[in-house]
Amino acid sequence: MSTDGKYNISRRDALKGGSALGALAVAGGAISLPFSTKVAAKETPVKADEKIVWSACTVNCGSRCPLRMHVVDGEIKWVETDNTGDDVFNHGHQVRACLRGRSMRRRVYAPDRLKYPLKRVGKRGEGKFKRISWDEAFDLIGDNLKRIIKDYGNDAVYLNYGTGTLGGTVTKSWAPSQTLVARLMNLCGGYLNHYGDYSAANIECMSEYFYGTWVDNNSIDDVQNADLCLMFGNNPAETRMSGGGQVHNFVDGKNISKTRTICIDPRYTDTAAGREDQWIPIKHGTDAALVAAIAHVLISEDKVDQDFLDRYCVGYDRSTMPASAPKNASYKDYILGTGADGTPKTPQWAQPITGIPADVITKLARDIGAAKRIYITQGWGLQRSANGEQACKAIMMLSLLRGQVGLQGGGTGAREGDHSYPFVRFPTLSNPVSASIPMFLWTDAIFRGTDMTATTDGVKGIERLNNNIKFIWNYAGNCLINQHSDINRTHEILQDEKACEMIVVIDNHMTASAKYADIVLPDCTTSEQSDFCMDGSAGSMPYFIFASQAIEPRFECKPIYEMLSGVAKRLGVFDEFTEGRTQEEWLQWMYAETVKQNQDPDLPSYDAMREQGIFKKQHDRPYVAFEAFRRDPIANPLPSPSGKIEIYSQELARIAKEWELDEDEAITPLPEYVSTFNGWDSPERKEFPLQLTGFHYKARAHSTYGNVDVLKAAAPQELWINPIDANPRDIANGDLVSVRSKHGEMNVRVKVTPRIMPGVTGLGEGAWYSPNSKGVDQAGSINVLTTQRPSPLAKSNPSHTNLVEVTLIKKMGAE
Ligand SMILES: Nc1nc2c(c(=O)[nH]1)N[C@H]1C(S)=C(S)[C@@H](COP(=O)(O)OP(=O)(O)OC[C@H]3O[C@@H](n4cnc5c(=O)[nH]c(N)nc54)[C@H](O)[C@@H]3O)O[C@H]1N2
Ligand SMILES: Nc1nc2c(c(=O)[nH]1)N[C@H]1C(S)=C(S)[C@@H](COP(=O)(O)OP(=O)(O)OC[C@H]3O[C@@H](n4cnc5c(=O)[nH]c(N)nc54)[C@H](O)[C@@H]3O)O[C@H]1N2
Ligand code: SF4
Ligand SMILES: [Mo]
Repeated sequence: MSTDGKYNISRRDALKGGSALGALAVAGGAISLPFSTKVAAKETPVKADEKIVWSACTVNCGSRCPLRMHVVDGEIKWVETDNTGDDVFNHGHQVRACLRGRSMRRRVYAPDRLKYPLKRVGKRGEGKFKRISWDEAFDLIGDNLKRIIKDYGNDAVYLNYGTGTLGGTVTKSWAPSQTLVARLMNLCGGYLNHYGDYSAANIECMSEYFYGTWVDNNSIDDVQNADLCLMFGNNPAETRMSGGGQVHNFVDGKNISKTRTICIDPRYTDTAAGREDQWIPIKHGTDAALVAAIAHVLISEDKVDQDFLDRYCVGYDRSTMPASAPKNASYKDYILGTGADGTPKTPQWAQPITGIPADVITKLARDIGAAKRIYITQGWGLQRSANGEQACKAIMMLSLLRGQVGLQGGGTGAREGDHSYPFVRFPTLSNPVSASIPMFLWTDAIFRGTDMTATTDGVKGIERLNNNIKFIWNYAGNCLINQHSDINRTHEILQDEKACEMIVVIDNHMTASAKYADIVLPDCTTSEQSDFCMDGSAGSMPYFIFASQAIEPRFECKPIYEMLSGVAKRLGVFDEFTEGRTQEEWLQWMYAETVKQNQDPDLPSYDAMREQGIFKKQHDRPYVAFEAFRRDPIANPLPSPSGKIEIYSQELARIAKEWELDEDEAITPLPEYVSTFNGWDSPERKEFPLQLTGFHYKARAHSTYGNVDVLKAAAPQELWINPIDANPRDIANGDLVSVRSKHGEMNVRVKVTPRIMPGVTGLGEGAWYSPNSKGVDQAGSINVLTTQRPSPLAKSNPSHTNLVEVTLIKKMGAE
């Protein structure tokens, strides 16, 4: 029922104002087995004065891992991970931390740790600060908040996106509405909301018009029940790295069934890496064309599940089209060329668009047509693009054409789901302000907020914004500069101190974003406080972790709860904010509520939970999404307008007519291939001939862990380029190159490799922005090259749709 730990259903519910309690784990007919975590035998510390404390890694990498801190003389000496359970697939296996979590000690003790509250003295971005006391910091924040709320209104206060400690409960940094910052602001009249997120805004938005809800998928261990597995731009070996995560389940499931696996990605990923049966390289942004051609073969060769399409869907062919739709506007018309564009979407048509030979497409379609159970999954990279809404919906069409939804071994074609464990969260109260912007447009809302409306910029909850953003809370996020697109544009916008008047950054390190703060507050790491941690992608074994305080707060760092209590005092809401509880007492409260709600005899006492560190719940079979709908679509309709899956959406047809769009943007009621800005066929390719797609890299969780030396050495920052593109540019492996786009420039080393298709380059996102005096980034920080132009429907970040040119700077590499 969930996807990313961040993307479980409780998260989606919470976005829609649901309760603090997560969704029940038993939806979709899965049965929770009584399963006791095998608690490890008490270890004998090596040294008499050594303590072993359960902690956790709570970053946003899609997983969540327990860490066992070995503490001597108040200092973490080394880090281990889960030692409960064993290696048996789907039987309480160990949740093992990856290379990043195991280097947590280096993050806690990094030289760039924030030590004291700071006030900016230079220009924003210069990184010049002076040390101030906590009292001064609280006064400055309190006074400015009061002034800005009085002069402009609560909707001038914005909580920026930040996922650095997404996996915590007290410390939870995302969704903004679930953070303690939201609790504080809600007690003072509220703040400007945002919707969507940098991860998956396009698929989330499109899902609403397709199924009427977030489209979940079967858990990845269901590959054991499938006879074909298709992975579209999905790379769990890098994006779900922990032992609790999907890559473990995928490998084990595939070992059982030997399911034929096809990876479709411009890059030969670590997930493919010998586990795949076929790699089909594809140009970025063209999956919808590939799918249309597959559909053409399936329809022509009579391989579609007509009964399923008739009973569960709207708009496949003319028989299920809504009355309001124009003639010949069904999906089948679009594919066969009997619709408006008159083009049959044959494999020959798709070949020049996708870069995939027509006979490879035909063979792929026949494999799909011959398989009974097909597990199709997609990552989010392909929808983090200029036409991402279309691409993700197109891929999900394949599961519909073959009638796979709600079946074991089948699924929806969305990102893999998980079972989850319900846990009661810190109550964050509700926001009296209803106005909401697409999260990607916050930079625009600083200087043209009052021009932003529902039809021009996707504003919700109000027709037009009343205020520009004047105050930003930036908690555990690096989107103030590093992770937001077009760093140079953001820099310009933030330079005007009369536009956004105050920026508060709460972080552990002097990040690129912290350098743009007016006030910096030094936060405790997970090792320096206690919290419950959860929401890792867990397949059929959800779990949660009791992370106990391992060491004293370093320097003058304070936990978020304490620092916001300090601000609450200045704002006159201290008693309401704390309800008289300490952080430890809130943990006890949340756990007691969880025990009360779940009535689960396996849950240990609070003290026993702290001792055992991790609680696991093993389910007896892989999660199946939309099982009840499949069983009986009349009794269990979808929340879409028709109660069915809307291949043709009347709502999208209306939006396409009413919204103001540019010429190179399209919103269509069907999942169609459309050409886009910065696309493979853009006229701008004359100047910038190569596509550049980012990817989420094992060296970091976004920018977090980006300052750890051993990780940088193990997984260096490098631009992937095919020898066919490198040779004419006289570029060899290891050389230093310049990468330029319309928006900026960087210098970075290259990896010349056939693991990326010709015409496309690739770069791990999240490197720490390090400009030289001319503003040329020296670290390979991809957002100096990306655009702030949003996707047409979701108004979200097209991070992976870029055009660049690469030129040699210096020969450095060995051939
Ligand atoms: N070009 C490009 N840009 C992208 C993406 C892409 O694919 N390409 N991906 C996008 C996606 S999917 C996402 S989710 C975003 C992620 O963007 P962010 O949510 O900004 O993620 P991070 O860069 O990890 O930043 C997290 C911050 O939290 C801090 N932090 C970590 N632990 C703690 C803690 O305990 N307390 C506090 N106070 N701070 C802490 C870290 O130091 C770091 O500064 O980036 C987006 N940006
Ligand atoms: N190690 C690590 N793990 C992470 C993160 C991290 O920063 N580091 N971030 C986490 C977060 S917040 C998120 S949102 C997820 C992100 O997870 P994803 O969005 O799935 O990850 P990406 O690496 O952006 O994209 C996945 C793959 O899509 C491919 N791709 C790009 N464009 C296209 C296309 O047009 N078509 C096809 N078929 N493939 C394409 C890329 O080459 C890449 O291999 O990962 C999570 N896991
Ligand atoms: S970075 Fe992710 S996979 Fe690695 S230890 Fe942390 S939570 Fe686990
Ligand atoms: Mo993300």
